[in-house]
Amino acid sequence: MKKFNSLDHPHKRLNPLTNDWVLVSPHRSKRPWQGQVEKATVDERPKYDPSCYLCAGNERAGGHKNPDYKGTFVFTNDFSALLTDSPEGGVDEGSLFQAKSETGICKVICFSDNHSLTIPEMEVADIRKVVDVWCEQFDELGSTDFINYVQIFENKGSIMGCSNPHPHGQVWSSSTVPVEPDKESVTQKAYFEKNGNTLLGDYLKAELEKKERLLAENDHFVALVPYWAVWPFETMIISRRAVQNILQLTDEEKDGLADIYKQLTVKYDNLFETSFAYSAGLHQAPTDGKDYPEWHLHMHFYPPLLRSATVKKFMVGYEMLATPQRDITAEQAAQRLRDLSDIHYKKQINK
Ligand code: H2U
Ligand code: ZN
Repeated sequence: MKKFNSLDHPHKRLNPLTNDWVLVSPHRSKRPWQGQVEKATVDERPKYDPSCYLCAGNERAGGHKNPDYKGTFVFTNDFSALLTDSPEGGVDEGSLFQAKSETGICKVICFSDNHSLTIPEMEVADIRKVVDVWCEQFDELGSTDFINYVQIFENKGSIMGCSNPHPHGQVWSSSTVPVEPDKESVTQKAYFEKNGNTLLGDYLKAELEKKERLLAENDHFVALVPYWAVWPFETMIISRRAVQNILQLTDEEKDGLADIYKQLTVKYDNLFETSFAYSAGLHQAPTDGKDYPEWHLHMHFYPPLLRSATVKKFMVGYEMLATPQRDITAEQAAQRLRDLSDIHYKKQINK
């Protein structure tokens, strides 16, 4: 009988935050690729683009004019997916036809007035200002009566559906806890009740000992490829100290979050020497006024690129119908990211 080895043999891994499984097929990494090859996009942009709806002084699609802002700028999404004034109600026609009215507030956050930048190209001190805006928004929206969850996120790159290269993110806040954080609420609570520690606190401790999936660290945060990663270069940023939300971070920890956000995204850009696309976001405790000692602040990064600046992973076929699957293991992905320079490729000399 052959002995199981996770480097060679197909296996399933459990995501303890969602209770979902991912199929890992490491033996397939050597398979030849004859699929789609897209053209790399040259990414040189001006500091100001007169046609950009996020640049200072410009008119947005909704007709509002942006102020002549410097640094960060927040506005209510002109095409908000959630509205404050949806009437209460829904559909309740037995178990097959259920609907519930949902209210919320959606905002857009410009990270910088400089149209040409992205997070990995920004200074840590300027990213810290983005963290401060996240805190302000989390505080303001979270303390709004009917808001019980605040989702802060960033879509980067047109392949992730990002509509505009101007550095920006979004906040969608809602009266109910959305699906993904809700799953994590259940699992983290069950773990905390059983073990007396946060799930991610114990997970991080184990990862710091194993050292197989780490890619960047500072005094307050660690970036790693989770054991259960689905996307080829999926990562997480986890706070060393278990805090329920960003408002509980100290000033130094907020600097640490800005620093690790940059460290990780510089490595991402360096991987294929391209502006690396992803959807990323913070997961935090609900904002319904209750205490959630089981909740451990973290940030997920879901990037689609697989083997070059143009070849991306698609969630198709078996993944849509059965379970997500990956070839390159989480350990191999972590090793590749870890080995990359901490200096952005555009700033490396001799380039
Ligand atoms: P992305 O982060 O995925 O690019 O989305 C940008 C958001 O900006 C999107 O939700 C909003 C869109 O509704 N938007 C405005 O609020 N005003 C505009 O003038 C254009 C885009
Ligand atoms: Zn712009």
